[in-house]
Amino acid sequence: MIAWVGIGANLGQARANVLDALARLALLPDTSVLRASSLYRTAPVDSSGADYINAVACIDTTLAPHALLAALQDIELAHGRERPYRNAPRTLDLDLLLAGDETIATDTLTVPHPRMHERAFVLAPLTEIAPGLEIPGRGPARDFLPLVANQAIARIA
Ligand code: A4P
Ligand code: MG
Repeated sequence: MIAWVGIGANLGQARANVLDALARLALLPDTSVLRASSLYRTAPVDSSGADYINAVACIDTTLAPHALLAALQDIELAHGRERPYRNAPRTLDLDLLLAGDETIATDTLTVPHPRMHERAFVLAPLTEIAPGLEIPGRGPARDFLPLVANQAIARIA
């Protein structure tokens, strides 16, 4: 399965945490990182605290979607992620954006990620590495970029 993972951090060494997350994704069983976006500095959206560092990775994995989600949460925990409240500042957040062309709606996993098309911090890195990508059920990811043009974002590396 080809999967797309959104990476974000705005506490602690945010840039180092995002880079370490990319390294840890490559170490998951039967998984390889096919592409990684640049890093982006982004203003918090529905969240508070410092600017975020965001990136998106494309991985090839034999893990099933729920197993992949659990693996992503293990990486968050390795970075001391705490969840005091929804959208709290975080040392590391990993979201499963897309899992092939699957649509999943369970208590613990919704794919495509339900808010990904409303967020420049997802759409900009995603379309950087996959300009023609379709969000199942919604259409081309790049079609949503004009709708988030008001969200501050800058490519940093
Ligand atoms: N969950 C369901 N579907 C998914 C999925 N596709 N990927 C469940 C990941 N998790 C999924 O997530 C809460 C629960 O969502 C999980 O237990 C999982 O079973 P969480 O990571 O514990 O909580 P959260 O991140 O605070 O909430 P959520 O809903 O993931 O928030 P978002 O929508 O991810 O937004 N602004 C900037 N600039 N950059 C950011 O990276 N991130 C957020 C988080 C808000 N504002 C931001 C950024
Ligand atoms: Mg999350």
